Amino acid sequence: MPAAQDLTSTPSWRALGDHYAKVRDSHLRQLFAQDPQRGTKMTAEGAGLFLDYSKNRIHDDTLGLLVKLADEAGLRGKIDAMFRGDKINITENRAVLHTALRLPRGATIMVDGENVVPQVHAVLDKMGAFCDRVRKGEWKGHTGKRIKNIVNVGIGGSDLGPVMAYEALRHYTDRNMTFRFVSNVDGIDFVEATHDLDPSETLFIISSKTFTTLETMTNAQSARDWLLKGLGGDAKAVAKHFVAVSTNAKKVSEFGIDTANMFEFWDWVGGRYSMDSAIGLSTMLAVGHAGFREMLDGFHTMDEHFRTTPFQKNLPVIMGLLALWYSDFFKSETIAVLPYEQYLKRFPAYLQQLTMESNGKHVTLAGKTVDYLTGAVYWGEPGTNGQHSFYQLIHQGTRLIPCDFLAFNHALTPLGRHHDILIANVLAQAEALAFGKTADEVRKEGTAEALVPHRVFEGNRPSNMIFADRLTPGVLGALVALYEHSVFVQGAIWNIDSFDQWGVELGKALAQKIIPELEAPAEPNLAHDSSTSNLIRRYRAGRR
Ligand code: G6Q
Repeated sequence: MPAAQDLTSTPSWRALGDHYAKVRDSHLRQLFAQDPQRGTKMTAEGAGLFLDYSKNRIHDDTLGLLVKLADEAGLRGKIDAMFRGDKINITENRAVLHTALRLPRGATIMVDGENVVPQVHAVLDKMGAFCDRVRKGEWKGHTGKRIKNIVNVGIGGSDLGPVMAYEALRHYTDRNMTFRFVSNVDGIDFVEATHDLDPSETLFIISSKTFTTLETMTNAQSARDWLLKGLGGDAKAVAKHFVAVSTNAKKVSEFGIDTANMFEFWDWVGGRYSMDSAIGLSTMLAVGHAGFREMLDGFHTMDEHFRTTPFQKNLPVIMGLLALWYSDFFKSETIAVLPYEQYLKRFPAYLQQLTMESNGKHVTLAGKTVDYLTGAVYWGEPGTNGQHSFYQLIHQGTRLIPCDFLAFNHALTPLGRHHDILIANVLAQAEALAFGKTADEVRKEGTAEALVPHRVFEGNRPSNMIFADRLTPGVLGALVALYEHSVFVQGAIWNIDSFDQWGVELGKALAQKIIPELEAPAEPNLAHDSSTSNLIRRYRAGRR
């Protein structure tokens, strides 16, 4: 494997640079016209997902050249190292084993001399037993009432996955239960999430890997106060209305939650890779034990596809390589993820953390500043809403924005012609982006000459189309694993640490310093820059 700083001088990178000079000027109109098989040939399938990548700005040999880069960057060995449990998160000296969370019972993965799979299943069994009791109404609140409301309190990786999964799997949830998610330290988040809930019927899940996160601990304390106020102040109520998901038993017990009601996970599960660990407790409460297992099986099927499929047919590898192709050769800045499935409305927000916290890095594993672009900005909204807002820029703006479209054969609850109309739209968008409309075509429609330039669509805007039969828990698992591994592929080639997140630390530390400066009764001595100090003084004056 080349030293990281040499990535751009490897033969495969140089070959891609030369190749890009040719591909850059090819139009998808031309590429499709030259090869009538392109739309069926440039496809791959795995774990219930079908990927059509034919509308990308690639030639027949592009993927092969990208695979050579992956080979030269040691992708095979890096995949094996991750699945084996090597400590590939080097800045935190941790294994990266979210794939162990979805292994079947009986599998073996050793971390520090211990097989972790039995631990994973012991926690899953404990979660299953707990969820059954709550769902059947056997777990009673302090006053003897059945628990009807679940409030997950967590942030970042301890929130985004649970929120996304709850919304995505809403069709499968117990509609007699209410699920809410509190993450922001802005008190409004808590106030709005609980304003119509009866404390005697409400269970809080305090989800925090470290159990020290400022936002979560602040919200957890407010939850405790809210509950006790609503239930007459008896501290014994906490045991019936709070459970914890954490790696930190000591802090959980200090908060007053019995560790018997703590669901454990491990330091080899990164926050943004944890929705399939005990962090998914709210998901399991919503869809039941069997639904959660089905989701884990979907993850696992994609893991196996990723681990065993040759790169040229490997969905996460293809998607990861294409993302890198656009970032590093076309210098595109962003990737839009556009689900044509309302239940996936939070999927782009979830992906923002997965992709950007993982690959938003500017140094290699060896600490050298990279001389290529790393992680793209991911963003998106569900179709068709985006079509009536930001798609304009994708169609006719000056930036290249590769798109991932997600669509399904079946609506979960069919309603008249809605689904056909929805799917017609996603297909039309991908077609319009790729092929556009020429000036001649516009003229033929009788458009006045002055308007012709405005109505031309250049086309040649690339997209992936990901299709599945319907959004089941298993398909959701496969979809998340697809992106997890696509992120891995990119990070592996860029030779960065996709599993740490030091970039979130500085702001956290500064906030801790500013809190007492805002709250001090006497005017504090401020040693910030003139802008920050002035803003602190203004805030203090405004609060007087
Ligand atoms: C994710 C990050 C981060 C983390 C939150 C919450 O990969 O590490 O988003 O999940 O900061 O952390 P806790 O779970 O420890 O509260």
